[in-house]
Amino acid sequence: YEPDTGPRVRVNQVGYLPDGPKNATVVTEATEPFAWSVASGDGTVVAEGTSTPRGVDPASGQNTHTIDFSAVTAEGTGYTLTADGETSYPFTIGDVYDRLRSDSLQFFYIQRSGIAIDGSLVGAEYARPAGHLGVAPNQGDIDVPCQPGVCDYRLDVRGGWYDAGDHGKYVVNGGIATYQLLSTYERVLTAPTATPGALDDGTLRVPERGNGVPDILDEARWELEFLLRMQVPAGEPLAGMAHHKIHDENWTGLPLAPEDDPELRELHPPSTAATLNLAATAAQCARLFEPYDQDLAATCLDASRTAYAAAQANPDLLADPNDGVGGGAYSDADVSDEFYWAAAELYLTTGERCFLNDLRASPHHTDDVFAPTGFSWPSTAALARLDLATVPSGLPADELDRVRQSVVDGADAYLATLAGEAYGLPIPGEPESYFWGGNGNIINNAVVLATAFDLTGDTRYRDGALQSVDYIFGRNALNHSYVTDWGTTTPQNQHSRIFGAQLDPNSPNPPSGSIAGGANANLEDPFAADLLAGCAPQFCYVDDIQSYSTNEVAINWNSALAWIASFLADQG
Ligand code: 9MR
Repeated sequence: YEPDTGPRVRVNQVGYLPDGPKNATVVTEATEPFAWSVASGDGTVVAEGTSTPRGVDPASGQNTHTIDFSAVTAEGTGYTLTADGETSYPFTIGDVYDRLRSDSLQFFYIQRSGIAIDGSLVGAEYARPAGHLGVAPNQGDIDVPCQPGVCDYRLDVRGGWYDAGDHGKYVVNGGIATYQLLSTYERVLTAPTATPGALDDGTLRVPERGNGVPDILDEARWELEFLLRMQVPAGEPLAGMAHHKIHDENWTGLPLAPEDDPELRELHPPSTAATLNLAATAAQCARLFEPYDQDLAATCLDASRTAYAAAQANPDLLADPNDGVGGGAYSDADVSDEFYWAAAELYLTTGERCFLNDLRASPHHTDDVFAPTGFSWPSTAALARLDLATVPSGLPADELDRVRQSVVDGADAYLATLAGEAYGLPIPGEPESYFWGGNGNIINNAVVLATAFDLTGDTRYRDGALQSVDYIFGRNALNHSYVTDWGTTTPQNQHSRIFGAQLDPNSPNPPSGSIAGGANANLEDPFAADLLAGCAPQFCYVDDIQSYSTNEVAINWNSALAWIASFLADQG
């Protein structure tokens, strides 16, 4: 299998900010430096220079050179970079990420369960009846039983977002996605370079638009109310814990519109991890909804406290790693980081001593929580640390300094990593860095860089965040942008039961702004395993609907994209 990788000169296909870094990678046989030139849209050469040989890149197996053309700052479209006899795809210099802020967030409305999707808001091709509201052939989600032996009650767990390409709804992954939407909003309230009002009411095409509440909060609320419904009711065994997940009894084929899913839906056992995800996000909900809806804020705080106490009483109820039929397992053998995260959010919301004591007692409070390959749904200590560093609180000054310095130290490590990568991304160039959903982790490292910039104003961190996303938008071994409709060659066939155009012309494409999971050297689906056997890490990706381990959509990857998109838009 030989993918079409287009010109050997690799750029960010979306483009570059006028005052941002501008880097490219050339795949070549050459070992000596060669000349490069940048031409503006009318063909005029506006800059020239010499490449930097980088040798063989372990992440791609390619011999590469890099080019830094940051000196080109004039806004324009149709720029090209020519080097080694090859010309790049065209790119823009300008405020290129402005629309990505809303585009990346729009994905969430289209993933909503339990509500009809309004085509007049997001395009007729995405219009569909409500999924999983108890209308045949659906068997959920308003009156859902537990798996046999797990509980005697049924719960109304309507709503929320479908997790990814399946129709499952998972509290663990819903948690990080909700956190990131709420954090995107909270950053706009607090960060020095954020654009005030950038996420106000009227900025998204959601049905709640115009209700006086910022649309991103409306979107997060859709999931928060689902997360609240997953809590075990008072009076039942394990009251206050959260069920780990709800999904189909069996895997379904694709495409399959949500309203056509005939499978039995079941609640899976409560878990400590899910309970702490609820505690953490409900605590965020309490402080961020306080100005808009005091009843919801109070409900959230109450649920958060109850969940936290239940998790403390049941600290090692781990989800079964083998519970993966009809839905993903989302199991996590270590929930100490989730305890740290929940304690931190409850402390930031309430200021109460008990939560401060708990977070201080966590080993994660003094750990380096910024691992080389980033944070994601099973490793949430970084979520706590980033919020402790940025959300106003009563933390003593020396402790706050230490917390903030840890973010800066994490960012320094990512800067060192990306400087060493031929494609300039902030993860180490080894197969272990390229795993299922790794695009989310790469962006989350950019989030740490962006936060270091917010904290220090040091533009090296801003530049690091900007350069990191070049990889996502096409500066990579495949010359492929990973965000639908954002670039010259972008994913159109992500694994999804809702977006099934590759298999059925009556089913839509993934919407603009949908990010794919990305290169996964472990090739964990049969299609990729067969097609891509032996791939160098960055080549372990295919834009085919069958490849769920490299090319799925998911709420936790789009939430990472939304966070960084909002940051990027503020820099334009
Ligand atoms: O994102 C998850 C990834 O970290 C795991 O390695 C993988 C296998 O367990 O599961 C991924 O999550 C999937 C979930 O299990 C089911 N819904 C789709 C998710 C995205 O692929």
